[in-house]
Amino acid sequence: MEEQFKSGFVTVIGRPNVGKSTLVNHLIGQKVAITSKKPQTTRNRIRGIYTDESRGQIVFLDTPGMQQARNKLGEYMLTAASSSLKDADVVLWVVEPGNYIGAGEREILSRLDGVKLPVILIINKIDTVEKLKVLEHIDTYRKAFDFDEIIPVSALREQNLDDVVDTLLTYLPAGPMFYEKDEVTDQPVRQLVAEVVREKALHALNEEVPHGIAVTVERMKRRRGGSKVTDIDATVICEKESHKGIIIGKGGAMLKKIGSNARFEIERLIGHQVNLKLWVKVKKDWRDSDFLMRNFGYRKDEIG
Ligand SMILES: Nc1nc2c(ncn2[C@@H]2O[C@H](COP(=O)(O)OP(=O)(O)OP(=O)(O)O)[C@@H](O)[C@H]2O)c(=O)[nH]1
Ligand SMILES: [Mg+2]
Repeated sequence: MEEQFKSGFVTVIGRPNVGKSTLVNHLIGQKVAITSKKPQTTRNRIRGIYTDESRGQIVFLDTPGMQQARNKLGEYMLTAASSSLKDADVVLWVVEPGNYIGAGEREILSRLDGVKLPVILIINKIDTVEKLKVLEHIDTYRKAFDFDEIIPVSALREQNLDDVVDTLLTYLPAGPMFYEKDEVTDQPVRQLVAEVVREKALHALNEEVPHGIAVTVERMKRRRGGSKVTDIDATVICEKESHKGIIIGKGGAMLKKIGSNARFEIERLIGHQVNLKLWVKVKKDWRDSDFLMRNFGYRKDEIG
């Protein structure tokens, strides 16, 4: 008998920085979510779509790392992550290797308690520990919760990722394709562009500055007359005047670096030349303003 086509939604949750976005990108084979070594990189719920035309379609919901909120943006991020449990068929909980379960993990465990969905534990970053240790870590987690599966992986090195896909397909219901076979995300190109700029700012800047950054794209227009150049105007928003100085850098060097790194990647993304202009604006305490957050793309009605 031919296997039925499977489809459904898989939410990817976990503490900040454990590698959720890296995992989704490598499962799909294309970058749909930005990543960085700084926690709290992902701010929205992002759909990443994996399609195997003969076996099934998996819609991953990459979510912001769960941690206590310190401002309205933090609350928004926590809602985006926790409410995804309502919209999913399967939960993928991503953790780092470890032989004890920390406070952050305990908090997530308590959220999973009432959840009726299959819960699969992913122990990520196994490239950073010895093989034998991983077995101990599996044991630690197995004692803490009745997981449907536990899969150790390295998202970065793409170890065991086929196992994740195969397992998910067994847990998903039979269903149709929700997206076209070559669609990898639901994000509009403008949003991808804004996120690439934010990623390059995260990579270039230190400490507290990146957390208060948002990026908006004001203009994105292909030049007329058969030209292959797209002009993009984007603004980096920060919280303080002193941060603005840091983002611009000496003689504009920092902004130039962020801009050229972003341009390189945006050109690959849209497949032709880009003329990227960046501005920097201060919006005091925007992370505690519903109105400003909305303007920068963090809309409560979209995550409820
Ligand atoms: N060594 C190693 N590093 C990894 C692996 N997966 C992710 N990382 C690194 O871990 C850091 C965080 O990765 P992200 O994918 O941004 O983590 P996240 O869980 O999405 O983080 P938030 O969006 O902030 O919640 C990055 O520096 C990644 O390169 C892995 O399998 N091995
Ligand atoms: Mg992320």
